[in-house]
Amino acid sequence: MGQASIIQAPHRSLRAGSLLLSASLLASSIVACGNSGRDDKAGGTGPLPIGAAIALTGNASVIGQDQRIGLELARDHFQGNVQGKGRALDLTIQDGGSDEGTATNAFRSLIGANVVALIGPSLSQQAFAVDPIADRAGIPVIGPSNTATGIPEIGPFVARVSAPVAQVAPLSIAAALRLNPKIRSAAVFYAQDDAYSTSESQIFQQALIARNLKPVAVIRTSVSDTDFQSQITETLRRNPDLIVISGLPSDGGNLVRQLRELGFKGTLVAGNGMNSPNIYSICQRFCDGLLIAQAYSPESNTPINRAFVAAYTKARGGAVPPQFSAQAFTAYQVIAETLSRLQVSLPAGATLAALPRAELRRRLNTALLKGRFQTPLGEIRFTPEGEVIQNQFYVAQVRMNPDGRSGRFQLLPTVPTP
Ligand code: 1QQ
Repeated sequence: MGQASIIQAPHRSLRAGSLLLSASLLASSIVACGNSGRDDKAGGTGPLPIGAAIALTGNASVIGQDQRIGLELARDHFQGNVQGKGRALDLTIQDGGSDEGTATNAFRSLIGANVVALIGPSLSQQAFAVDPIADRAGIPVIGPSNTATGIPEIGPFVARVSAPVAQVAPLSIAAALRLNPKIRSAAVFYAQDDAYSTSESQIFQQALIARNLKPVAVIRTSVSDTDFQSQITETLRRNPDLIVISGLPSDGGNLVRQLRELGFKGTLVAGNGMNSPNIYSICQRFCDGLLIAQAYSPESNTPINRAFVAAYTKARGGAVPPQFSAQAFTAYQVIAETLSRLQVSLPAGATLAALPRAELRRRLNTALLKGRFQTPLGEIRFTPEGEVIQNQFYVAQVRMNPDGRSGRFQLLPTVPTP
């Protein structure tokens, strides 16, 4: 995983093939597009470098694809609003892979390029490994999709725009029971080698117990598994009405498909790891009916969401934006808007780029945690620890078209959160 590194030159769209660079070329390109290498004095008025490390390869790459689009749209949307004119921020998107090693390399090279802030990595499993590196370096990190319990607590420079599993996951269990009040028994599958999956599964299991649905089976899988026949056969003998899955797109998608192929007719709930239309190619027509809680609604009628949806729809041939694109857009937005607010607070003629980089990062971190932002996710702000405070969540049901290749995430009617 993560062998081919992909780098996006600032303000250019990523085209397959043309930007596949070797590791050494990659490292030098990143330094070249940063402002001032490792020098703490940024000096001058140039664009401020922002780094993003997301999963463009490996098991989570279908999620990284959604994130890349969100970041590119945000980069274009907030272009130029930090220092008044011209290019304000230089976004470098680097492949953080789907494993800790690739994410570590990506964070290290972006830090080497003297970035003001980091967005990423895609997975909580990676965040627990790499966020401490950025935190120790005093660089604000915004998690665009890290939902496991404990992420903001990694350190003072770590925050996230992705609401935690504890808040989101139980909503899909509630929705399953609303759709089918006859559910009496449940089975749980989770990828035991992934931090998000383990964390989310604990929340799912608590939610099941709270509703008197003690799991009849808890099956531990791996994110690298693709064949689940024997575990499924064993589980289906226990006749669960509901099966709840926490895994990443490839293992989770294969599990969904094989559960249906082996005859499971009950309700299926999946967690955040399958929260992308890119799962269609994995579970195909068997994705139909899957329930997944959401931290984003494309239907939200606010100016920023309308602008985001319009830009996404235009860029993607009419498609509706998925949650991971909206969250990645939001991660960039909170950085861009906070830098913009900081710039306004400087004396006339002064620039953020002229501040010592460490000082700029400290100011950014402090102001970001105190800020309030109108984003595609709704209004958000942060706790002093960096946990996102968000008000509205949703549950979607996947509806596949007869071709078994295309479909949609249809939002269920919202119910007030207790
Ligand atoms: C996490 C997640 C993943 C499913 C997002 C890509 O929520 O790792 O925290």
